[in-house]
Amino acid sequence: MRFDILTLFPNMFSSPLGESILGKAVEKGLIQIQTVNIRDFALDKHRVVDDAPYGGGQGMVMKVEPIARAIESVKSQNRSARTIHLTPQGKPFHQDLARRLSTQSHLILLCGRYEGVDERVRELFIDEEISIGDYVLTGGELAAMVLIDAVSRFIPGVLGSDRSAEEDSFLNSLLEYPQYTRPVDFRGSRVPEVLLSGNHSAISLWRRREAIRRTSSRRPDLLAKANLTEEEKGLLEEGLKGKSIDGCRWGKVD
Ligand code: 4FV
Repeated sequence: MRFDILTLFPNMFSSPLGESILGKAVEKGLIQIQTVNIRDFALDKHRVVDDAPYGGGQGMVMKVEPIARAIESVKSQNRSARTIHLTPQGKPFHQDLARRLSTQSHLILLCGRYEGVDERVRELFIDEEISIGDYVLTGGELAAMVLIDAVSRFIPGVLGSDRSAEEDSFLNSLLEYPQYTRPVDFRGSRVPEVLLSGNHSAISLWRRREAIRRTSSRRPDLLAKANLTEEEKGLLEEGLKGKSIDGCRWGKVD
């Protein structure tokens, strides 16, 4: 999968995308990441990429021409590339959207700066607008890195042979269950016995119920989309009455 990143700060991407899992994925050729400096497409002698907003107001706006030339230069190599603009005005980014984007072969990611980009960029060049959250960043670069990380995890081989992003939390609309590793006892806090039992059906039942319990207390909004069994719905009702059921602290806020 190929990512072309249109940005005024290409150096921001070297280390975050050069380390660890993503770095190895690039080495293995599973993903290709190319930065494109928008300022290289500002043809005036001062290479101006921003200007004052028409109608007045604070801050500056990114000019349409350099962005248009930058997008067309990448699209001239591959017309089918899909162009995404990272902006707080975009649709919320989530695991399912990451999985959908991972089916694309080539994404162009536009990173805005200042107050944003000229509206004609959206009208003429953008296929999709995505927001990583309801807060304002100084630029779209960090959002582009978040998207590349989450999408790349779905590319076969990126997470290593035995691991696939398909099992991850959120896809079944449940938060992850608690994880433990050695030591069994840390300052009197012990790993739950069931996890030491070797009884795999009991372990997966415990994990399922802990995931449901944790989701119900931290992200009840997700539960609506989680396909719970009637029995689990019943337990949750009971639990919400604060009774602990088979060792699971249902309903209690942790
Ligand atoms: C953002 C977000 C974000 C807004 C103005 C860049 C900044 C500046 N991008 N999700 N939240 N972008 O805050 O994607 O141009």
